[in-house]
Amino acid sequence: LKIVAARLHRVRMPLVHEFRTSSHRKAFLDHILVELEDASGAVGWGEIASSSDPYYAPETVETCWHIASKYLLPAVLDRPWTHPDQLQAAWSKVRGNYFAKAGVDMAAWVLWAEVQQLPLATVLGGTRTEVVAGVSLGIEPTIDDLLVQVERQVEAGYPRVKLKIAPDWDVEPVREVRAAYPELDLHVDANGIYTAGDLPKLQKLDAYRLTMIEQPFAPRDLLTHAKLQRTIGTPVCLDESVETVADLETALALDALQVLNIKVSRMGGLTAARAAHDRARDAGVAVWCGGMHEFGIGRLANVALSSLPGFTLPSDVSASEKYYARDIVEPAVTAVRGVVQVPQATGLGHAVDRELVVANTVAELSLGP
Ligand code: OSB
Ligand code: MG
Repeated sequence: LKIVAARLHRVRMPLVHEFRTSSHRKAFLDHILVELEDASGAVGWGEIASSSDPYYAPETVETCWHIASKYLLPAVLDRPWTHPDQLQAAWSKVRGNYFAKAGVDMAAWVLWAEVQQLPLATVLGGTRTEVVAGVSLGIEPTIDDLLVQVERQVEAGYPRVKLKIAPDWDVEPVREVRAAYPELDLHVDANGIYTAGDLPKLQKLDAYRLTMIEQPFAPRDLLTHAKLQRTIGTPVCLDESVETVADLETALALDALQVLNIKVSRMGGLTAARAAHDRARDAGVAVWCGGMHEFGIGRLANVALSSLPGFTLPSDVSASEKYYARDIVEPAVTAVRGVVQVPQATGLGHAVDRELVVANTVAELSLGP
């Protein structure tokens, strides 16, 4: 296989509901769609799902555009390959920049699946025909607003709800949501805002039967994650801390986690995400697939990944309508009582709505003929 042409489309879409975490806030997203074409004219789509600002990860939309156009795409153009896991070698000298890499890696996997005429899930080694989705809810102006959001998603049938927490929004919202939903599969995500001084506060959360506490401390602070895990029964889940399989290896050696959130974007693509899944499975660590409010392309890649056997916890692969009034894939991704079907058609399994892509494009770039 050989990629002879590559295109980037910076596409802007408003979220149906503004999202706030301990680290950032967003009302609309600019994601970069990656389109790779081989000599036969087959096309694979990928999505660079970086936030606009460097508050979740160091990358921004501009850095992704720069790295993809100047380093990643030139490295893969006109270079023959027989499997998408070989593309990593083409850009092995590029450090970090996982979101940018993820979009190009994803497009290569989708192209590969298209050429094989198989579903993306199948070429990844997926075994499930449907996956269970949870929802991630941001910090709201008031607890009553939060309870309205929880009620809406529980009514829609989602079996797991994750709440974003921060030092001024943790024990109280958790206590209220738990009181209203005694049996709900509930978990919290701090996006790294706490420090070792907050251990007593986090230990208080142990009383609410949470499924996990996600990324309480800064990404590099594995020792404090291990310390918290030693003192609470609630599993500690890592997100931002794990960008590579080597990071996972270190976290395992330190007993800093019991659960891993695998994000395709954060780990630089499906190749690395699948490797992390394999390693976690060997180590007996439960995994689920996290999201970055992806448009339909990245969302379908997350669905395909979640069909791998080790994804035993609900993933952040909620239906398109939770995020966007109209998604860029046709049909949109749907969930029935929180269950999403794994597409059985070739490639992504849903068509990309080119008209909608064009209508929402704010910048474009073409490489190759
Ligand atoms: O930490 O998982 C996170 C969104 C943006 C940045 C970080 C995170 C999130 C989410 C959204 O939780 C999950 C989703 O796509 O539904
Ligand atoms: Mg997270």
